[in-house]
Amino acid sequence: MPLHTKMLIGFVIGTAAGLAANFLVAEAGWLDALITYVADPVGQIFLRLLFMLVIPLVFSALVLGVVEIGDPASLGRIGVKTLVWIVAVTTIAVTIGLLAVNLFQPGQGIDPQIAQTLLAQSSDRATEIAGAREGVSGVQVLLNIVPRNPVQAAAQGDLIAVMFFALMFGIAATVLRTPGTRSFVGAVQGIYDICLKLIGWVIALAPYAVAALLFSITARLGVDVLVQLARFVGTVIAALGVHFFIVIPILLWIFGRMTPLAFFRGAQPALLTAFSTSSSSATLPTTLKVTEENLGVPRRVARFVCTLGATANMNGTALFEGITVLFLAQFFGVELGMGQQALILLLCILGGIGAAGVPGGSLPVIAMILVMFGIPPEGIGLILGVDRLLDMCRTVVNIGGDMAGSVVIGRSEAGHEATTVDAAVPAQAD
Ligand code: DAS
Repeated sequence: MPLHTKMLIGFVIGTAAGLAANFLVAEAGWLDALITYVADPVGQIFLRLLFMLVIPLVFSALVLGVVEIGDPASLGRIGVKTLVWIVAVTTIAVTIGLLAVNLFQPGQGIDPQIAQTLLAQSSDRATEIAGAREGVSGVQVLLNIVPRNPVQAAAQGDLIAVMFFALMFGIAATVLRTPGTRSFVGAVQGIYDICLKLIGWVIALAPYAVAALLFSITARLGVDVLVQLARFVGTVIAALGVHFFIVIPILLWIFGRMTPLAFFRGAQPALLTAFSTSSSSATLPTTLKVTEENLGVPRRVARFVCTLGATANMNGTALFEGITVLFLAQFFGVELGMGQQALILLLCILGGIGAAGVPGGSLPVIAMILVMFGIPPEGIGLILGVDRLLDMCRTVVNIGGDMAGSVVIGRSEAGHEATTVDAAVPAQAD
């Protein structure tokens, strides 16, 4: 049985049981015991497994992302254009997400008393880190990006500091290109591959975690929470739709000289593969074939942009991360000022690079961002139930952004001779 079917069954069972418990025995002591000693531990184990992967995943993904872009000096035009496309379009995507969640406020409406109860019961780690961040000045927020001790930053779950360190490490490894750094990059690739495998194992447990976490939340909150969840799904899909059907076509039309119809018709096989697999990595072979053959992008451009994009250019994921973090902040009544939302914007842009191109690849990054801002990571349980549908949609947007970038950069390269990147791009084994 496919995983997303199991997750749906876990969602239905957990929600039905939780609603029944809430309606029939809301105050019973045995219900609290069931939640405390059975449901919550199952959910916590799943969340801890996600947390366990964040640092190695984000570090290796960012180092590899930088190394794959290449040395700024020898980067060549394609590499620089790809970097500009990734940062610019991901920034637009996250901004759309943050505007949507501030506009629609999907998390509002829950009884503040209940939200505070949940907040109080959340892992004290979240409130501890949140406390450490209260009243931190804007300047201090910027200084905190640079870690005094990267190992301590990793131990404290200070994701932005770990991301900064990984980016610097990747740039230095790229510029050096000595035998030692090459073997280091090989080792980092091994860490990344292992993380992908571990995420696959952890996500396989998701159906049980969905049932347990949804039971806990609906048993405590009742049917109202499903209203918030429906509004969350609507907000994500609306924002993904704006980015995918309005922003991407406009960029394609202006910079790629390609009509939306031509793009979507040509890109369809890869978009359908992305929707069905929820994995940018699994879709990559189809993405490459479609980008070259249907969209007419030169192989040297398609190969570089799509391969790098599959792991480092995830517009849909970055947009989703921003909405999820703010939705759960609203849900639990955690106030986030503009300064904190700006930091979340930066985290999600980097999170779009640091997420893994596999089903649920963005969940570890989201869990860590939640804890950084004192938002109960248990909230992930709430979105897990609907994550599969949303993962399918955001993976389509991720792949669409990669192919659109290839078309735009391919168009801008028309008439240029091969760049140094071309020499570095392996010819496709036919
Ligand atoms: N499923 C991931 C991908 O393959 C995206 C995500 O988890 O957000 O693009």
